[in-house]
Amino acid sequence: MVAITAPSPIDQIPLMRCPKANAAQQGAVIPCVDLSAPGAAAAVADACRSVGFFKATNHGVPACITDALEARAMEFFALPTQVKLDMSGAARPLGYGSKNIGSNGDVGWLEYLLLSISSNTVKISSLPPPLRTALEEYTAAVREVGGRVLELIAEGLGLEDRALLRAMVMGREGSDELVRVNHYPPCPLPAPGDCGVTGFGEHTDPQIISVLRSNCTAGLQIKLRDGGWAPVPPDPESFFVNVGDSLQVLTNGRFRSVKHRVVAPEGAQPRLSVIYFGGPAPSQRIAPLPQVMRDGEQSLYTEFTWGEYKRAAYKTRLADHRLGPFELRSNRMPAPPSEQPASGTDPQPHCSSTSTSSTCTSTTTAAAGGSGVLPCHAMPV
Ligand SMILES: O=C(O)CCC(=O)C(=O)O
Repeated sequence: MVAITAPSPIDQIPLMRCPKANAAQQGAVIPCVDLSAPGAAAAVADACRSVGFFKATNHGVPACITDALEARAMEFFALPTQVKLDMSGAARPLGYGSKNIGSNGDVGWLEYLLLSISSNTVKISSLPPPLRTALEEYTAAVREVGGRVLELIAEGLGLEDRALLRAMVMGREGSDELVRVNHYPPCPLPAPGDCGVTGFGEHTDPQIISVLRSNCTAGLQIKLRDGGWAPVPPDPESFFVNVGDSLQVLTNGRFRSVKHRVVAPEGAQPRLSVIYFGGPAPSQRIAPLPQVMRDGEQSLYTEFTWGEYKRAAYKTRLADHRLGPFELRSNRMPAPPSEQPASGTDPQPHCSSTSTSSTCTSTTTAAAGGSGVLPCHAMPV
């Protein structure tokens, strides 16, 4: 007799519907900004306004720094689980985690290290010294990229003080900076039709800004204003910048934090991504900057501090609209099409030959034609 037991919640990793590649849209969706070009400030502001996400090139970070972290991180993730836990502690939320993301039931096909950093020092001393060194060198470099982007944003917004946003994150004692290293092993689970296994569920980042780099394996997707999901072709030589919820509020909705998610790798190669999250000090007031407001313009949000927002975010699920409780309904902007109930969407997965897992040499790129998030069903793993 075969006993069938109900899978535990940790074994329930949902599927998501993957957009089909659309050759006509290749490269059209993900803005790319050369950070050293003369028009960079306007291009950054434009990308933050239109998509909330862009690829940054000419960032000045040497490949030896990113390569070293990638190599050391892969060595770490190859260690036995207990060793990884002993070295970094179980994620609560900082530390080593596997499949569980946060404590509210989100699961994905990944393992990760979530670390707090302060003045470029990683706050866990028990990590293998080579990994720690690689993380600290990487963090110092990527903070500079984040700082440069925040200066360009300030310039693009027309702020007199170009250092205002940068100083909220990088210039202040006690600011809240995190680095997350995600490892998505190749996923052996069969996914029907054009569904993929959730690597990291859809969410926005609550901080001001996030700066991401990955290896050559695809999987990241961003949600477009029309509700479609666009795959982000990996580019290990570039960084990808996300507008966070706090920047959305600071600009009174001029910039929009972008929902993003990751599909687990279907091919033979793992995905490794490293994300720097730039958050301010807990006491920092998050409210529209007076300098960006037009005469008579009302704030779209209630007042809150970063500490209050972070505590609220930790109580939510990844996919929740975390800014919702802070929106002032009377001043609310009309929801973008993606937030409105979809009509006539086909709930059944379609068959698709599109692979979401590609290498750097693949030219599979953005497609705007995908439908919204559809956890097709939960799948035991
Ligand atoms: O792994 C990725 O590419 C993105 C992961 C992510 O969004 C996150 O860790 O918040």
